[in-house]
Amino acid sequence: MAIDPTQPYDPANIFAKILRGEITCNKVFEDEHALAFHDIAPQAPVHVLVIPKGAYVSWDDFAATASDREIAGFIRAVATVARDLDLVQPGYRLLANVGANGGQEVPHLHVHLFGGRPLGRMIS
Ligand code: DGP
Repeated sequence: MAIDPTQPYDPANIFAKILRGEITCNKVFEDEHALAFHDIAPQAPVHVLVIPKGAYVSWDDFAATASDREIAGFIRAVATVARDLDLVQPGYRLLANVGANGGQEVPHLHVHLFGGRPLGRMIS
């Protein structure tokens, strides 16, 4: 079920549990700002989720309330994951679902990173 991104952060969400080490993940990258791991239900040959370490419900919450340092660190982490996975050439796609119309299901900001095949013009 899609979430309401205006609700307060819920520390019981599944990605918060992954960050706390209470649930395992297939990790591909971690630094002080971000954790990246393979999606449990991949929709492309490469489908990685990159999440900030801070408690942010959505892209909207993150952009409005995170510090410039956190935002810069997170964006750099996403780019580093793509580079480490050799996706820069021939390319990849980033996607952040927000709220009901966006189809966001987990109330902790996550950027989907898709690659490994031509992705067409849109994933809807
Ligand atoms: P979204 O619709 O943008 O909220 O996508 C949530 C994604 O999270 C979806 O592609 C499946 C993935 N996911 C949900 N639960 C887990 C989990 O426990 N582990 C991992 N690795 N991915 C999960």
